Formats: sequence, C-alpha cells, structure tokens
Amino acid sequence: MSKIGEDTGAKSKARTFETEVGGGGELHQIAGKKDETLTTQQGVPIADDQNSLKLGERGPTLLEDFHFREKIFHFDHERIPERVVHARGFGAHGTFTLHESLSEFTTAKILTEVGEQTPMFVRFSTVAGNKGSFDLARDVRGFAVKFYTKEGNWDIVGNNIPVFFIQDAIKFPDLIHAAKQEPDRGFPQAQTAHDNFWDFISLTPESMHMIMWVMSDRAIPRSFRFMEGFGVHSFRLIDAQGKGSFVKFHFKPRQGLQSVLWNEAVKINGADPDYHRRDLWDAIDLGSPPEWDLGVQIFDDDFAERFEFDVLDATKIIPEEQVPVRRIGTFVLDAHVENFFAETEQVAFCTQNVVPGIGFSNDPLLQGRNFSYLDTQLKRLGSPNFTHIPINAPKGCPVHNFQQDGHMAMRNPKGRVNYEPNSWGGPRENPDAGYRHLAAQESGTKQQTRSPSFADHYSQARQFFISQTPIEQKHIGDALVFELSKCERPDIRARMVGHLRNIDESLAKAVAGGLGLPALPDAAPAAVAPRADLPPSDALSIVKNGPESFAGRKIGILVSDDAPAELVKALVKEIKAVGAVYEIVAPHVAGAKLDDGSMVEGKQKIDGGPSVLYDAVALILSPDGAAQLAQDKTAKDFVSDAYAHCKFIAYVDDALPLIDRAGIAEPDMDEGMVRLEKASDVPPFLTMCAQLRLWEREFKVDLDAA
Ligand code: HDE
Repeated sequence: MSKIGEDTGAKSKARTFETEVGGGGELHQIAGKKDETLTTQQGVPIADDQNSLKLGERGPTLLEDFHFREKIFHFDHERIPERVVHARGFGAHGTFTLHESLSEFTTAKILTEVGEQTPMFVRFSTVAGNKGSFDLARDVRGFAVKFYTKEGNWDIVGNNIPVFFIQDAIKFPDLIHAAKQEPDRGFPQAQTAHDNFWDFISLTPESMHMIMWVMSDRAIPRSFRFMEGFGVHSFRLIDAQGKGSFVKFHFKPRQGLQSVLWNEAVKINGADPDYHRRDLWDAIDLGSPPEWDLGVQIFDDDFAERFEFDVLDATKIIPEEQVPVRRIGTFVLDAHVENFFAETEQVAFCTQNVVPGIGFSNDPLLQGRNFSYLDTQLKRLGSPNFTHIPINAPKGCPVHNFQQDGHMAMRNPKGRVNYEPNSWGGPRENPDAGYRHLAAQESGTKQQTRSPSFADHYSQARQFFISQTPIEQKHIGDALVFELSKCERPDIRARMVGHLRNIDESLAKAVAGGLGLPALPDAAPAAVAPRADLPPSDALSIVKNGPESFAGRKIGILVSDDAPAELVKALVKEIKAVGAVYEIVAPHVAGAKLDDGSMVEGKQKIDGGPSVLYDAVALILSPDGAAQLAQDKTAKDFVSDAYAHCKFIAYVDDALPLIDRAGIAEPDMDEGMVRLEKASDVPPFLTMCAQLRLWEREFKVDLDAA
C-alpha cells in the first residue's frame, strides 16, 4: 500500500499502486492470463461459476451462496452517474515535449524545461448527448488535458471552440438544461435542434459569437485528430518575481483541420455511432498517433487595456493577427487506455488544477468552473478520495499531506502524526517551491452586475462569419436553417433571424429565405452597435487550415471479382506511401478474387461500408462486377453519396455503368472524378485527394446553393 509522502510514480508505477490496492497484485492480471483460478473478491477459489447453489436439482437458490451474492451485488453497483455534461467521451495517453522555454514569463517547469517529457491524458467528448449517444452530433467537443507534471497535475479543461455561450457561470445550468433533452419528453437526444435550446439562445445575445462557431463545420469534426483545442479563458503565467502575464492556450493539430458535411454526419451516426472513437483507436493501433502543438498567446496588462474587447469575457477571442500563437511544444497521443472505465470514465478534470507559475484570471466563467469541477467529481466518483484513483493521482511527483479517511481511502498517513504543525516531523509547507497565487490588487463594490465591457455581442460573430470561405458560410446558413426548422415556435425562429441581422445581412436573408419567413424580422436591439470594421482572420476557417497531404486519411476501395489487380495493388502501395489507410469494400466481406487470381481481403461488405466512412473512394470493378452492383441500391448510394459529398472519386472505365446508375451523368464528370487506366494514374489521384473535397461541386448538387 502506498504511503503519504511516497512517490506514486509514472504510468507503470501508478498501475502497481492499483494492483496492490486490488489485493496481492493479482486483481488486474485475471483478465489477461489464461488458466488462472477464478476467485471471489476475497480471493477464495471458485469451483462452479455456471450454477448457483440450489436445494436439489430444481430447488430454490440458497442465500448462503456467497459467491453468487457477491457477483450479483457487484454487478448491481457497476454504474456511476454519467457526467452531467460531456458524458460521452473517449481518452488516450500521450507525452508532451517542450521545445521553447517560457522562463521569461513563468516558473512552471513544464513550460520552462526544454526537452522535458511530461506524461499526459486527454479526453475528448461531446457536450449534450448522453453516454450512449452517437459521435457525430452537431456539438462542441470537449478537449480536456491532464498533464502529470513534476510539480503536480495541471489540467486544461478546454473545448474545440475558443469561445463559450455565456459570460457568467451562473447561467450554465440554464444553458445546459435548454440544450439537453426537453424535460417532459426526454428527447431529442444529443442535439440542439429543438425549441428549448433556440428559445434560450435567442434570449441570450451574448451567445451569438459561439453560435456562429457551433453552426459552422467545427461542430461536426471528421475526427478528434483534426480538431483544434482551446483553453478558452485568459489564464495567468506568473514569473519568479511574482509578476503576472495573461495567456490563452491553444492546441493545433499537426494533421490539419477537417470536418464532415451535415448530410454525412447524419449517415455516419447510423453507420458507425462510434466513428470518432474508432478513428482514434485505429490511428494509435496502426502506428500513426496524432500530434498537436501547444501554442500560447501571451499578452500583458497594457494589451488587455488596449484590446477592443474585455480579455475576461469568454465570448471573445484575441485574433491571432493581433497576438500570434507561439508554438512552444508538441504532444503525441500514442497509447490506448487499458480499461475504459478505470481511465476514461474515472478521470476527473478540474480547472483549478494548476501548478506553480500558472494562475487564473478574473473571468467569471472560469471562477465559476473552479468551484463546479471539484463538486461534480464528488457526486460522480462518490468520495473526496477520487484523487487516489490511479488516472487522477499525480505521477512523477510526491504527494504529502494530512488529508485522511473518507470513502475508499487508499492512501492514509501512517504513524501517529496527522496534523501540522507538529513536533513529530513530516511534511512542511515550502515558501520557495510552493504554489503562490498572483498577488493581484483587487477592490470594488460587492454587486451583481455584468461589466459594460462585456456588452458587444455581435462584432466578433460577424468577424468569424466574414473569415469563412463561401462554402463554409453556406454551411453556417444551412445549419441555422436546419436547426431552426426543428423549432415549432415561429417567434423563436424570427427572433434568431433578428440577431443574425446584426451579424451579416446576407446570412440573415439566406436563413429567413430557407425558413420561408413571410418577412425579414427587425434587427434585435443591440446594447452596443455591431462593428463592421474588424478584419477577417484566416485562422478561423477550417478550409484555409487543411492538411498538407492525404496522410492520416482513409480511402474506401470498392472492388469486385475479376477487378484489375494491377490498379488495386498500385492504389494500396501509393496509399501506404502517402501515410493514408484504406478499406476494401466488396460485395462479400471475404473480399474479391482479382483478375490475376489473387485474393484481396475485404474489410466491409458493401452494406456495412458506406462511402460516408471514407475521405475519398475508388471504384475498381470488372464489367460483371459493375453490372451486378449497378442493380444494388447500397452500391449506388456508395457512389452518389461520395459524389454529393464532394469527394474525389477514382474509377476504371468498367465502373461507368454503376456511376451512371448512381445518377452521375456525363456532364457531371468533373475534375474530382479521376479515371484510372494504369498504375501511373494513381499518384496524381492521391495528390489531388489532399484537398479533401471538390467544394465547387456542392454548389451544383445542392438546391439551397442556388
Ligand atoms: Fe465544463 N463542466 N463547465 N466547460 N467541461 C464539466 O465536470 C462547467 C465550460 C468542459 O472530459 C463538468 O467533470 C461550468 C467551458 C469539458 O471529463 C462540470 C461551466 C468549457 C468537460 C462542468 C462550464 C468547458 C467539462 C461535468 C460554466 C471549455 C469534460 C463533468 C462556467 C473551456 C471533462 C465534469 C471530461 C465538464 C461545469 C463551462 C469544458 C459540471 C459550471 C467554458 C471539456 O463540472
């Protein structure tokens, strides 16, 4: 059993602690090893795990069957409350390496010791849906990071969007109540397309900037691997003299940004509700673990004074053009959890987990969060000793204190002393190395108020909108029309369009038109007149921040018996060469026998591998194969969806009957449809795929684009 003051160790050591607690180090080996004797929790060997103890062959079950009772008792208590928000999540372990020191600004070792490697854990999540909901909900994604530093745990409990819906934590319960299922009917699940959400939003103008982000494709990411992460609030860095700077934290995916289309999201949720978690699992398994750079925007009090908006207002960004993001380190997520419950479910992030040299700003949202996270862990994990659970315990630094007892205490002090000061010895406070809060001067009247410096709700919403490419702007309009079309009350729809008029008149008109409003509603009253002079920022667009190559993306290759082996093999070779992956989709999951007699193994039967699962597709068919598949609705959908979703499609001439039956006629054969005749046609196709989509096509295939 570990003692107070003992180093709980790095990842492997933490597991040792876990097994010791479990009893003789055996507990966690049971599942992995064959031929071990099954035991009860008390370690008693079990002779029969198939039948409960009964009186006679057909008699009643006896209460004295302690094994049966223990087994059922434990099962009955397996569930813990799911998170009240961010219930559905998926985590992985990784390592952070610092490349550039911030010693000028902070004493935090993780940000000053160049080359230092810090173990970490990340949990990605959706916000509104329950634990069993689907991955591709239109929603904000949680991006919660726990660094196990040498000076204690540091958590950045961030999102994939740099702003938030509300400015003051007191509105959080209202926001979440409005977003989740309506309380009388218990639906809709994992979506904001309902009256309560839009009612609250339309009555909360401060949410407008966030709404632009949530209606953009940022809210339907292609993968966790292609999302940015943001700490959102202004935090503080504290240097050796106790001087504070402001800082905003960013995570930039080295894989580039990418999202899906709404129509794809709807279909992916049916085809593979675990799409995002499977994607991360596979990327780690296949040896291409994702990486993010840690970036910082550092600024001082003078900048905070000068900046157009309040740096304490979490509904505002600081554009990268004004304060560039300095990339100071990189993290890689390269290890799965060993047990989903023990790690991903039980991990407890807390915004107040900071280390010496890092502190808080007065952002009222952050201040509220600092209370909420500790409180919620107690409810969820059931004991103030949740810090003893291995995934939450610090690693690589000692833990010494006199906190004791409570439910499930694993780490009580040994010996006589459990108070401080004392005459026995033991841990003492350390004025040199210990955590020091920023010595900020604060004064003021005690009052319930919202600072007038928080009052501009539209200018940055507009800045976000004008920073998008035309296709991204179209998607924002489409998303608003879709969501508001699910509102039953016309007054809510109209009220929202009134807000949009303060953001962008063309967007307001497009949404009013899409909803069929009889007239354009008046613009919503604005506390501060919206500014039209904020310049666009390229950093806000996904399309402008896409990948440099097709690496890490996935192609679906539809093959049939007698398909040309030369092309299938050339594709597979080139896909591997560019660092992408593929799945063979075939009429039978066993695969197909190619024209050289070789077998290519299938990953998906056509019914289980719709093209929405892939970033690009290839149709490598024989004449007979194409003729057969042309009769098959799912195969036709495979092609017509790939086309409608603006994907690059490689095909052999023999596949043309299927393409034709999928409704793609000669004039539709644009430059995104690439004919493969010989192996040398393959590399240019994969180079083209790096663009991910032929966006111009969407303006041809979507009525709303007209
Ligand atoms: Fe959270 N949030 N939140 N939140 N949040 C929780 O803590 C809360 C906010 C975020 O993967 C809860 O452990 C309040 C902003 C993430 O385990 C809870 C307010 C941002 C996660 C909670 C906010 C977040 C949570 C529920 C308004 C982005 C998942 C379970 C002041 C910067 C962490 C839990 C994980 C989880 C409260 C607003 C991100 C109830 C009161 C802003 C990523 O404590």
